[in-house]
Amino acid sequence: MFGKLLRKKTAADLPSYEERLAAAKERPMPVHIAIIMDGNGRWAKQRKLPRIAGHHEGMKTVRKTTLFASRLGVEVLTLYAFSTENWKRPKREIDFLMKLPGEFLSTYLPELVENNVKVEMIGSADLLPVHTKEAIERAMQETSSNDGMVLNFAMNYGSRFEISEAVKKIAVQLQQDELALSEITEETVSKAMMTCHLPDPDLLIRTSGEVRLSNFMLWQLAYAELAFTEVLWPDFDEHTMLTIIEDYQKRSRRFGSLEGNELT
Ligand code: V0D
Repeated sequence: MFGKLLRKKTAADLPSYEERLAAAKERPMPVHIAIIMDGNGRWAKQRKLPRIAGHHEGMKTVRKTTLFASRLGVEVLTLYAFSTENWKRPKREIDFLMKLPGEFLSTYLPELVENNVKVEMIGSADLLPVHTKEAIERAMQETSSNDGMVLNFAMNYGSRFEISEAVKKIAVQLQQDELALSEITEETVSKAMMTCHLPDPDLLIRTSGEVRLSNFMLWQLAYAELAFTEVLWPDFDEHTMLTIIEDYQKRSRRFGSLEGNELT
């Protein structure tokens, strides 16, 4: 009877990765996970490699994370691939980054299709190079009939810009008498955002130790659980992700009966 109390915990007592994964799958999964994929430059620097090598490795992590999230039954995965602030980077780095969607899709599109993943995008495509736009356009077309996980890339995205555009859209509807003042509610604002067809994220993950939102989905993240990890994006893997999901499941269970709004 006291065996449990007296015996020191050994490695053999700890649940294995497979056991933890099975247990996590029995609990409520975040429906929508959003990720700020930070630390690619630092990963490269640690290895005395050019920054672009970190971005390229980060692209492989996008593939692994997509397949893992899809297997977990996550419905939407939003990845912050390029922010409106990223235009301040050196031109050669931007040119390299803009080739990644094309390379990603020529390498992994068949696999995305096999896994029933649907590629979507938020942000403004206008400033992107034509070859980048074409790559994303083709990926969205070729996966448009898939009804599995939505892989949503935030490209040339900024949250305050998105909110300003939503305000403009609503102002026009008001001016043209398509909408009454009393009809401007949280719901109509949500419907005016680029994410109008998606549920709000339940979980935000930011890698590489920075603890900021950096103008990412400010409206949509109002009730999300926030997870920050020191792990650099190219080193992010299913073990890191599982630990974060376990933590999410512990936290959201405490608020489970309060419908996400712990203040009411
Ligand atoms: C670099 C880490 C995949 C973050 C991941 C142009 C920075 C790798 C895409 C991608 C980037 C985007 C759209 C699409 C297919 C793939 C990507 C960018 C950067 C910005 F339809 N990785 N990736 N796009 N990095």
